[in-house]
Amino acid sequence: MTTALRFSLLLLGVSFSRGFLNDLFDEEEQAEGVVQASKYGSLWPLPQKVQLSEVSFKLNGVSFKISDAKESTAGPSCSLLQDAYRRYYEYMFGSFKRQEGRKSRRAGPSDVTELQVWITSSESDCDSFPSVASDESYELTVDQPYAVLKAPKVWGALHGLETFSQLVYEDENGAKSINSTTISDFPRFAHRGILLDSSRHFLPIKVLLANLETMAMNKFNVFHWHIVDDPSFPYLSRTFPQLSQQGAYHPYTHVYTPADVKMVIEFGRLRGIRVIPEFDTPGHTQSWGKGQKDLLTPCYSGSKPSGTFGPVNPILNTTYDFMSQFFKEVSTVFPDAYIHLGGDEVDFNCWKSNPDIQKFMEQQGFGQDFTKLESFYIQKLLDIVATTQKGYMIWQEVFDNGVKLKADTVVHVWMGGGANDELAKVTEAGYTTILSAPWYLDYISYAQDWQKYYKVEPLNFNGTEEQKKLVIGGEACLWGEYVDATNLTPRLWPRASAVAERLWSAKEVTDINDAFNRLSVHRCRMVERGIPAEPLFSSYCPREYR
Ligand code: CP6
Repeated sequence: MTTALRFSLLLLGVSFSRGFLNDLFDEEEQAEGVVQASKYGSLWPLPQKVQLSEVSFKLNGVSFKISDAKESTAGPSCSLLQDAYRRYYEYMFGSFKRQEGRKSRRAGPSDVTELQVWITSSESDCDSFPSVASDESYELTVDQPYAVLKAPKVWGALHGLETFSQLVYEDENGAKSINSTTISDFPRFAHRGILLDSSRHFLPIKVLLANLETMAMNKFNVFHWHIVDDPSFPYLSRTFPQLSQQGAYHPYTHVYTPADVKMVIEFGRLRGIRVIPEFDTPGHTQSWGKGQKDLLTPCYSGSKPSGTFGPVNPILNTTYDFMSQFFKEVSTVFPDAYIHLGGDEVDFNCWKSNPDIQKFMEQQGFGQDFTKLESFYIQKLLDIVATTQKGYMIWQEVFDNGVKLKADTVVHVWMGGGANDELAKVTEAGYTTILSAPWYLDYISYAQDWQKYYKVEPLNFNGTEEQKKLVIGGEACLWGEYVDATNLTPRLWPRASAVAERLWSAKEVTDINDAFNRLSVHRCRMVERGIPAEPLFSSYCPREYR
């Protein structure tokens, strides 16, 4: 079979049954990893319930409309939805309209002329921020002459628009088509995140927004913004401007102003994505020390200060005054109900070397157990942040050290080796948790490592049903040591898409060959939408990146 034929079949995917395909493609081709048509077309992540029929309709880009159903509780004044209609119209027909040499066709009787969007709940959530409790479900029926997208809230409608756009394909003549379809969909996990690190390298706003756009294509709903760390402090604080003046790579060009931050948050909100900032302390704070005198612990070499600094100094009142003011600001700048407070990888050597710290340890009866000192600090910080009415997330060490946590704390499991035991322990203690350990996408290797991410089952630990309910999701992490604007997008996508399906689709969705077939086309769709997502394997896209 020619490759061209194979690809036109691929685009037609949804209209072929499995039996027909098995006749067309032999085993040998499958073994080579050739992209075949999935019976689910190019849906990614796969919806919970899909009924596809072979009946196909045409879509006419000139007359097709996305409109508010007249019963909808969100009307023309809901700019979140109106913006989304424009965006998805552009995805579906933008390149079509620009194509030359195609005669515009008048609407025919076999056309789907309209997608009606019907928000059913009395509160559409149009002007709210998404949360961990947001209803993201939707129901989609594609029929003639209307397709109907029903969702309790705008968040489900956004996902449904993405799904609708994924059902559209081109027939052999290049005409936009869609098959009669019924979909009922909702996420398996409520927290589906991507961590980006803007400290190791500054990530321009354009890159952050492009990433949010791609997250929406994959139904991710949390941007975990690891905004500052040891190497640089790009967050421009209104209360402590010297933090970025001294701590950023450059005080004007490599900072996020309040207006930048606002833009990222609103861009995310319009796509149903929460922005959770991480201000990681007491470790990973070298850059903080440049603009905030006495914040970090002076390390000693023998009896003299060595001139280097360690983690945040936990024994000074000024430290807690600073943290109070700083997190008061952060809690107003970021609207999400949660802040990530870090607490990972605290190096005790500097604390050990400092005579004032040693004295304090003695007074407190901590002996030589520096995890107790770490917990002393974190406990005070958590109490400070709790007064801002925010919930918090923390890396697993904070839980491991026995810190007393608020009941709604999210414990972030990141350490490989024993992650299942950790999930069991954290949920046994009654805390909600998210998983990142298997999803460190900054690690790269030859061949198709997306399959490794795909095969992870987050609930494969020993625990009761009650415990498993406490796993609210996971995050793919792209730490920034080797990543900046030049390589972020292709390093993250479509590898993170594997995580997206694991966190959205039903537990039983594990067919790796079917995943390969759908993901290959999904990746080409991202490329067509201007996202330089890397290939899975030898293949081509109908419209290559340019
Ligand atoms: N930075 C911060 C990092 C890491 C962590 N925290 C990290 C640790 C180990 C690996 C990758 C990243 N770079 N602040 C741990 C959560 Cl393998």
